[in-house]
Amino acid sequence: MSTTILIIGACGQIGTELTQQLREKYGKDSVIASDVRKGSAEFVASGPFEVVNALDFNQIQLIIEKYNISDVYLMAALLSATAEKNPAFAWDLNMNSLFHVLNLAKEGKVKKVFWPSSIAVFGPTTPKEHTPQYTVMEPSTVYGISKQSGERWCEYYHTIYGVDVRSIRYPGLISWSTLPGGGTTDYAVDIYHKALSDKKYECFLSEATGLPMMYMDDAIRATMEIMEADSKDVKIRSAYNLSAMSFTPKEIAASIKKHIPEFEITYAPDFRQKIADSWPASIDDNYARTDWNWKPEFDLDAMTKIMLENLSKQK
Ligand code: AKB
Repeated sequence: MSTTILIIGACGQIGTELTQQLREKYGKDSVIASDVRKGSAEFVASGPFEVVNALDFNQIQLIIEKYNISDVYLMAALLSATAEKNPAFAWDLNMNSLFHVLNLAKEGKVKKVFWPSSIAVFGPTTPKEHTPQYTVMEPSTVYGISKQSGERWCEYYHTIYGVDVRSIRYPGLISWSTLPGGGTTDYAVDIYHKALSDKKYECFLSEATGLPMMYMDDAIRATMEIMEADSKDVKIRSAYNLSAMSFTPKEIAASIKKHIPEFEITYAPDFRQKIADSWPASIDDNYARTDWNWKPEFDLDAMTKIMLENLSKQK
């Protein structure tokens, strides 16, 4: 059977770039982008696009049948900061969209599912440095609770019903071409935009808040690699720890200053500080490296160079 892909939540930070990369690999007509609202004219013109509400089982089923979909990437979610402001909707969206897709896979309507988890599955009682794959997990955010529960359901559907579901615990993701929406790690994207436009940035996290982060190209490659891996090599069916770099606001500011010496950062921590404080500072991703050969390519300084070069072309 050939690969025909449906991306739910294709207009978001990861979805936009994932759509592009998957289209390059599988051909534009084999990758159906969908979101709850129509994307930009440019995005909609770049290949097949459908308006799909991730909470509507029938709508998802219809599109899967219409295009004979084999693989679903379910990227629709409310992220950590937004979810704290709307817990009931966050729980509804993050959990029920997953159940819809897992149930369609259980019925044999799709072959493979990708669902993103997050470092938010960890909590304040988790070891902070080199957080292991298997450890204490007591998430204290709505988003983290939904991702932790989602992981348990993914593993359950795989073990009990044989569903081929694959997942990664994304760290904070940084890209010059798409903006994040409502996460605690969003500062690491905003800071590059403000460094170029204002030469200064007020950070909503304190200077020593270390968090795991990743350049988007690495994240997209990891997503495609885990989906292409032989099923027997994907031994973890909850979600894999994944790591590339870790830094604090002070360290990213120092990296930017190498290119923009006059750049200044100030700190005004808000409610997101508590969320960040509950998350790991660095991640041990040995299982992903061993099972499906994961290896990151970008560190902080390499990412800073690419971010500033590309963003300054956009200004
Ligand atoms: C967020 O900050 O909520 C996300 C995440 C780490 O999953 N970027």
